[in-house]
Amino acid sequence: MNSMAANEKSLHSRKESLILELYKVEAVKFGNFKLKSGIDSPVYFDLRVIVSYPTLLNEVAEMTWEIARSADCHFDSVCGVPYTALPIATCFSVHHNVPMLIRRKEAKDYGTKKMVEGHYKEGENCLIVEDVVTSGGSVMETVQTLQSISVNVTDAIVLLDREQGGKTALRKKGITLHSVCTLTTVLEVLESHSKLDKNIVERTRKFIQENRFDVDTSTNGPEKNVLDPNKKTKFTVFSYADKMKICKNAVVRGLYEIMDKKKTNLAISVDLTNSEEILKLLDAVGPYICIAKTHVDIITDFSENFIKSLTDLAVKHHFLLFEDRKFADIGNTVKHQYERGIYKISSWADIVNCHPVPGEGVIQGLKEVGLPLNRGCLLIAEMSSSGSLAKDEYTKAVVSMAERHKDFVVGFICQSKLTSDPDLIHMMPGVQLNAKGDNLGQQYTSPEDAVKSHGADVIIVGRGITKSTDPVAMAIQYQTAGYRAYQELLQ
Ligand code: 5BU
Repeated sequence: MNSMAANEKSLHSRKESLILELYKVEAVKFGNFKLKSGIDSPVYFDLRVIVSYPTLLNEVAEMTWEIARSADCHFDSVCGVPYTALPIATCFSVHHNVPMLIRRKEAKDYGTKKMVEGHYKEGENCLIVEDVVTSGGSVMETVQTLQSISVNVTDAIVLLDREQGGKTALRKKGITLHSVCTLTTVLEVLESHSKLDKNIVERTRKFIQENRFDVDTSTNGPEKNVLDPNKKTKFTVFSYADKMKICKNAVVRGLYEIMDKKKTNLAISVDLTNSEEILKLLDAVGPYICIAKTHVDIITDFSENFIKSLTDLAVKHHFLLFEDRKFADIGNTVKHQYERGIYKISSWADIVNCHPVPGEGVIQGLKEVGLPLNRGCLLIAEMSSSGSLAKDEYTKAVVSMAERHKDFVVGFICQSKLTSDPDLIHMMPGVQLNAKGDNLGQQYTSPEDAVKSHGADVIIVGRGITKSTDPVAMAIQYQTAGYRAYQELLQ
């Protein structure tokens, strides 16, 4: 046997021992598990436990090193995806004298915006280390942070690839994913050592096939969740970048692209009554927002020129226009309200909304005008105001309505996460950092709670910014708080 073959054999037997050891410490479990996404899974991985077994942790790091070497990866530094992979990356770094970088989960403070700890040189190559890959979303987050400081990433190594599409997704982004073992290998090894019976193996194989992230994304995604405080329901959370790939509706795809590029989930509700003031404010906060929400019928000096300048600003700063018209009449009337009158809303607003209280006719009427123009409509499923009647059965019926009109309905104005269907976006008004409400029934939630507990994809902020003495600084503060909450949700 030549030395290469001997090496391969020893790598193979080390892999086998490693899998058996992971199984022994219950880092890999089989049975019936409710994943965070709400899906029932026959397999569960919890690699966090390996810190309690130093020899095992060391072997995981050594295997990662072996795979990097055999794949001929070139790197100047190593970075673990926080948090589970951090100890693996640390062992890797210390034992092989490879400098390590640590990616912070959130910027230290806005002033320095430091996302990466450690010394690095622009243009250096960093190897990513991760414990488990499902969709590739977490690896990609770390890659993007490193790229934002001009550190290159070409390769990532994962201890366990669940084979649910992460490798393909990363390849599309120019990252080669190498794995110490795949779920298939885990099944083979455990079956051959009589740790699993045939039924479990078959069930697990079937589960993986049916829950591939790159094949059927409507039912699966990264196993993160939003806990609806009222319904105690768990939902899947997708990154903006993933939703850009998944969403069928062009308006929302475009919106997620903006959110991803500009790192913002902030919509400003620019409820001012003077057109010049609106334009001035939007020009100033434009870089920090993904949407400008208007109430054109409160503007005292409305003109066609205003619309021209508004749409120019939307192009200049790359944000969408959402006219908060809240249509609520029979189909025939809303059709005219949308298209005609002095505001000609359909000619410039990317998104509008409606109260579905009249029944599906309101959607059908708006759709006749909006669909040929590639516009999108949000259904008001819940309101932020106290005593709102839009709740319970009404809200449920609104969700079903949205599902029946997904060609035009792109999501909801709501106060809670209503569905994990990535085609339907959740936008939440009633968001402010410091106030509890106003004296006319408005109720406020913080940006962090809006995103993390109420499942808002987009936070809508009006007076929190417009009434501030420094609206730009405030917009940055809301942008930072909202985006940070989204990043934390994805971890
Ligand atoms: P505020 O200044 O952040 O309170 O403004 C909120 C905006 O969102 C304002 O334009 C409202 O008309 C709009 N809104 C809301 O506050 N609550 C709702 O449930 C809906 C819209 Br629907």
